[in-house]
Amino acid sequence: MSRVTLWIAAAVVCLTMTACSKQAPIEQKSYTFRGKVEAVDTQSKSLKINGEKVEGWMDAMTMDYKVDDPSILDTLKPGDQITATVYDGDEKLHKVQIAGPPANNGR
Ligand SMILES: [Cu+2]
Repeated sequence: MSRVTLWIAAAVVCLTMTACSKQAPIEQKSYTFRGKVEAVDTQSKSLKINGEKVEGWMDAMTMDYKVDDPSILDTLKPGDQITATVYDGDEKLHKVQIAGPPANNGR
């Protein structure tokens, strides 16, 4: 009986410690960014984008953005509409994707 109680107590302590040591990951706030490619700069691995306002992240403006994966630059050209994921305190564009024209899906 006492052995079982001890074992349970030990198990509970163990679980508690595991829970404590497991730091909750800091959830970085993310936003969806939309814009039009104005220029592709493969030298500096950046895109000049006329971006829509992203509430809480960036006003509507045209500026240069770094990208998380420079290989995307080869697939982009001026005039392309793109979407990307952006994060608080980070001006880099993540998961850049070419967005089709708004209304008519490429037709
Ligand atoms: Cu800006």
